[in-house]
Amino acid sequence: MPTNLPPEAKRKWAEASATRNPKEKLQLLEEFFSLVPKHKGTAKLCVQVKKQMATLRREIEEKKRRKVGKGGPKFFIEKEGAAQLTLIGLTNVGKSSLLAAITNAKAEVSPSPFKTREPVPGMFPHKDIQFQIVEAPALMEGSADGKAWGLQTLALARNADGLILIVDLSQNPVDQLSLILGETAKARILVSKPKARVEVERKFVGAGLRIILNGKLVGCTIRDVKRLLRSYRVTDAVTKIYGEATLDDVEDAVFESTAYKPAVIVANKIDSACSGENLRMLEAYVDSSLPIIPVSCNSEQGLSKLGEALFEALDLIRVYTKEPGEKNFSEKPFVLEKGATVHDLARHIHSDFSENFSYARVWSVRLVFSPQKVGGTFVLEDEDVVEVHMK
Ligand SMILES: Nc1nc2c(ncn2[C@@H]2O[C@H](COP(=O)(O)OP(=O)(O)O)[C@@H](O)[C@H]2O)c(=O)[nH]1
Ligand SMILES: [Mg+2]
Repeated sequence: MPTNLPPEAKRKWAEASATRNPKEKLQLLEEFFSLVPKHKGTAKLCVQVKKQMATLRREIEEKKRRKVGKGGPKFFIEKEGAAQLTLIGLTNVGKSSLLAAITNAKAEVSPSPFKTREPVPGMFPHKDIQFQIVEAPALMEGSADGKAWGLQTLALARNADGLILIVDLSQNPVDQLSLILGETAKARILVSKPKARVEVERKFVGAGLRIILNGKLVGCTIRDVKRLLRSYRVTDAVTKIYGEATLDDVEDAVFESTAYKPAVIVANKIDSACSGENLRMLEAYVDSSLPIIPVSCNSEQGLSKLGEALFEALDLIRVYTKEPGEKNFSEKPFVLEKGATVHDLARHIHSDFSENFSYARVWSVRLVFSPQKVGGTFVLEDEDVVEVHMK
């Protein structure tokens, strides 16, 4: 249902989203909210905005409280490696143990609960790439409403490329998982692909509007989408559309998009009593909707399966490049999303590459003729070797 917002409301929204300062943002959102006509078409929006205002109020409070101590809570960890995965779960389930077992990080493993209060990152090597794993403070009932470090943990989850949901098999894993999924859902973070998904990623001024259609638009055109975005003063952004999306879905995303994060469940403490029974219970509950990796961080059993599971869940491919005339290809791959084209690769290498692209040659065992001469729209796969030729 269309929101039919008056232009002054849209303008106010644009001001609010351009502001980083939580206090100013809250003020502008309150003004925006008062400009929104209240009817059926705006009901969903109103709920969203109210939630956003509540989160901001809590963030402001938290900052005040933290002012006495050192720095503030870390809501963001700089990305490194092929992908960033936030490790979330209840307390004492083995988050620090997992981090210590698979990465170079010095995580503090402890039998006492709520030991980890700051996010701890570590690098996890898999094949010739590395994943960054970030241990987030423990989740609990009420995290999404701002309890303890909840907002911080959920912000870390929202910023990540994917999630590792960790449960403890010496306890009821279904209770743990449903608590995790309840809190993430409240924070508008989903771990299963919704039918339509729209992401609006703001870019630097001058970047312009780019629409990436990975699905299809229903009842509207790309021009309509651009017009809608501009009406909210969104002029520099990449908008990704997955599944079948309507103009309403796009408008929804302007406010706060529901984030979809691919996820893998790590079922820890497989060495403990009752773990077999608990694992079967978890498997029945999950019903193949997410991969489950049973492990023991203590004995390291099962940990070797985690890398591939993450790689699969994230839908990644590794592509190697070769200079024309050179024999060897690059040691380090470019990591791209499945479905990426030669053009996407070129853009990754250098922004000029895409503009001056002429053709490419691709080496792969899957090709009948290898190397094959291809154009920019050629879809790449894992382990392809690409030689880009410029005009
Ligand atoms: N039996 C068993 N205990 C584990 C395993 N992994 C971690 N633990 C124990 O669980 C407790 C909590 O571990 P920790 O990694 O600090 O959990 P966190 O609070 O989720 O970071 C510690 O006493 C660990 O020794 C495991 O695979 N098996
Ligand atoms: Mg910990």
